[in-house]
Order: sequence, then structure tokens, then C-alpha cells
Amino acid sequence: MFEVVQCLTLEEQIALVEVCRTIVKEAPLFQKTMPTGGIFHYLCTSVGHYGWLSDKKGYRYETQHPITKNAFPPIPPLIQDIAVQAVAHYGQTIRPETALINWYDANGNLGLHQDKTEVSRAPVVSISLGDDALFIKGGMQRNDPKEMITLKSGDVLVMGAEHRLAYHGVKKILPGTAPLELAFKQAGRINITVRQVYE
Ligand SMILES: O=C(O)CCC(=O)C(=O)O
Ligand SMILES: [Fe+2]
Repeated sequence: MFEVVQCLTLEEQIALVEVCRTIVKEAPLFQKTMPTGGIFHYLCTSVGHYGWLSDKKGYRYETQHPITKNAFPPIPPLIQDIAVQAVAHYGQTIRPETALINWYDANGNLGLHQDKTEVSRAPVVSISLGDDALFIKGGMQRNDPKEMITLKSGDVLVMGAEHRLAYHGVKKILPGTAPLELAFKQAGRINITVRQVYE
């Protein structure tokens, strides 16, 4: 279970971009550092009961935005509905507790990793908007063979069951490929991952 299960309509994509613009006004994008001190090459914020944070203290979920110190805004119903439906495609369920919103500019990327800060093993649902990304689809071990797939605007990918802990990453963003109707002011890509954190 590591496939694109749906491509959202242009209208849905436009609505999601609008939702993201509203979210970042309340919960601004910020730059995270790795426990080792390096920086992540994308910006991030979260919605829901928890937000994913990383700094010298390690990877974890917290209930306050690190800059505003406020609770994260609620997960918009549109995002929740897309996640619940995507998982239902496999006869599975998810209780969305957080959605991580990543912004990659034209030079953004994300190294090979597993999503394992969550206690729950419910599937993770990823929604892509804007420029295409070359996405690295790996296996259960870091050195397993990798496949490159292009994630396009509107693609909804589910990572679950035997692939819930599969290695993955974002090799590069392909600037200039976003649908013009999304009216991005600069090249880049939004990725939203909807997650259940606890059992
Ligand atoms: O941007 C993507 O497609 C993947 C994001 C991701 O893997 C993460 O935030 O953990
Ligand atoms: Fe990930």
C-alpha cells in the first residue's frame, strides 16, 4: 500500500491551496533543524492536535506552534475528508490527528527517511500541490532498491500496511510544472501529510 490512489480535481486543488494560505497566516511556516544540527531544505507547519517538530532535542509531536506558542489550527474538513476516503480505498481507517504542511521552494528536497515518530501504524496520506516532485519510493531497509515516481499536483498517495514504514524522500522539485490556475507566486510545491499519531 504505497500508491497514488486519487488525483484531485483542479477545483479541489485550488480550494486546498486557499486552505493552506489561510493556515500559514495563523500558524506560520518555519524552518526546522535536525537533531544533528543540519537544516531541513523545506519549511513546515502543522494543523490538528499535534505538530511535528525537530531540533537538537530530537523528533517529536508537540501541541504548540514553536513561534506563536498557540495551539495548532484545526485540520480543515476538506483535508480530513480526502484522507479518510483515500484510506477507505484500502478498507482501512484513520483518525486524523495532525496534518504536516511542507513547503518546498524550487531548490527544496527531503532526504530518505521513515515516518516513525507516530505511535499509531494507521496509514499516512500525502497530498501534493503545485510543482511536480521527483519522489523516492524505497523499501523497508535504507539500502533496498528505489523507484523514482513523479508526484503531480492533486496526487493523493497512501503509505500504509506493509509500507507504512517504507523509506521515502523528495529528490527534487521540477519548477514550472504547477497548474497555472493555482496562481503560485513562485516555483514550489506544497505537500500535506495526514497522520494518526496515537493508537
Ligand atoms: O513531500 C513529500 O512528498 C513527502 C513528505 C514527507 O515524507 C514527510 O513530511 O515526512
Ligand atoms: Fe515522510
